[in-house]
Amino acid sequence: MRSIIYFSLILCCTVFISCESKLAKRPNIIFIMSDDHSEAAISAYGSKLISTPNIDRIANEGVQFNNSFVTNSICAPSRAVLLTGKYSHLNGVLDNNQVFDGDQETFPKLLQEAGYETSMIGKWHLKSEPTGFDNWKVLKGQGEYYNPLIVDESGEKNILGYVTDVITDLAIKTLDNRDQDKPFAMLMHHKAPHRNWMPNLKNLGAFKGKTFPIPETFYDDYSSRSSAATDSDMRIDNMFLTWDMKLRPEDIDKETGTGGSGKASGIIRDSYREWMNIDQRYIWEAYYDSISADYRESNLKGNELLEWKFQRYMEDYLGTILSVDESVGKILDYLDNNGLADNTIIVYTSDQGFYLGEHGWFDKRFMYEESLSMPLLMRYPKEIKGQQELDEIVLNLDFAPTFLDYAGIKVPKSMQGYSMRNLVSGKKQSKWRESMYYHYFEFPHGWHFVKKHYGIRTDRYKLIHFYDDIDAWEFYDLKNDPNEINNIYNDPNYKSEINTTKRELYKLQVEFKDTVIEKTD
Ligand code: SGN
Ligand code: CA
Repeated sequence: MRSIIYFSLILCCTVFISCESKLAKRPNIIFIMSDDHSEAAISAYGSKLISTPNIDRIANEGVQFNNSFVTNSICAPSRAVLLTGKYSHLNGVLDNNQVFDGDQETFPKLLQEAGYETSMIGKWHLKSEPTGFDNWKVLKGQGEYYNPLIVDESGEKNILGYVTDVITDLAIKTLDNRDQDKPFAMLMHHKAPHRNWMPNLKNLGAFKGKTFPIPETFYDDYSSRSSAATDSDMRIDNMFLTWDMKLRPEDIDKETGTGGSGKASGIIRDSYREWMNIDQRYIWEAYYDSISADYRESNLKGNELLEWKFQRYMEDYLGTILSVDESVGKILDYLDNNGLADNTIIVYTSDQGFYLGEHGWFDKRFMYEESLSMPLLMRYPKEIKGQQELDEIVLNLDFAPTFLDYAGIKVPKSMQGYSMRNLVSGKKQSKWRESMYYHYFEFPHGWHFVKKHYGIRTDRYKLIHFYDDIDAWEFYDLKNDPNEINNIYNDPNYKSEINTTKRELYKLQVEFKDTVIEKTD
């Protein structure tokens, strides 16, 4: 009897140990996502504007995707797709106004059920309380750049400091306090470089005196496009002098910018100053007040004023990215110093792309390249060779299946993306998607007035249908026209390509179970 008990004990232990060691092998995941970070502001992507050595490190030691796209280029929808692996029309977050249904299946929930310790730190923006996380500490709504209000299960409180530092510190504290017997998955989501682009005090003036190159398409007149471009409101001309340019109300005659709100209200938007405490504000104003005084004296008009606004925009937008890059460096150092680098998948991305003056714009939403593209860099020394660049089309739909695959969890059939695991580890993929489907919904409510549209992008072509209060198609040949200046939808030479691409578009709508909008021809 005794020997039977003894034998069973050994068996149990062996099974337990082998389960444990199997569990221990599962990789940790750190998913870093910033907000509105364009590829044009990452040096790994060849930025002419800024150097981002820490973000680049992920690319150098891992893989860089050159064709990574978002399926609906706006914040909350992008986040809902990330969590669920499903298109907006299925996860219920079509635009920034909807509340995410936290009862849905998400990859953090599945990881948590499988024994991962899961955490969510930073910008959430999905309105409902986070679900599927052992720890969560999130910004309220869009959050504040200084001394942000942080919400968790116990309530909400302001934390002193600059938002990117606050989020990084909370993330590191969460890693420090984790259950060392479990693999972990942490989502660290930065507010920066979201509007109104407030840099850390220590980075004020970091780009002062630098002249940023005006983008080739800065003076796009939209002449070949549908009216969707002219009817939108996201031109740099229209930026708020107060909120965006940070001018003193007393240094401007009146607020002339619409800021993308659709009409010039004349209302001064200066409330960001109230986020700062008196010491922070002192340093802030010492820097910005001289810019404000220069503006008043220089009396710029027309294109001179427009280009001045562009330079100011770049100084502040890029200023916030310095801190994001520093944050990535801190996380990479943490992994090195704690022996975690080898067994941790680290991802850097942004919820979507952004216009840095291309087509005269800021903001996102359109299916054009700058806002469709999401930077995507991934490192996992165990399986991913360094210094790789991949041109396959990957989507934010693919994150959930990828992480589940790495964790050894079966990917639910209802998820609509694919695991990128074989792709990044150099294993031959028998098939991969050759086109992607896009659908944007936030119109007419909300900001910037970009009309509803859906479309398809292949490696060569892009076909877009703007609908709702308009019925207009655009077609671009990305090989001959990478800047998407010539809409050739009516060019007879492209008739056959357009028809083929349109058939493929309708096929994708059926495949992804999107409502097939009444076809126009
Ligand atoms: C704010 C901004 C808009 C921006 C939306 C959505 N206006 O409303 O310019 O498009 O956020 O951004 S602001 O004057 O308040 O800064 S998103 O990234 O959350 O989708
Ligand atoms: Ca965003």
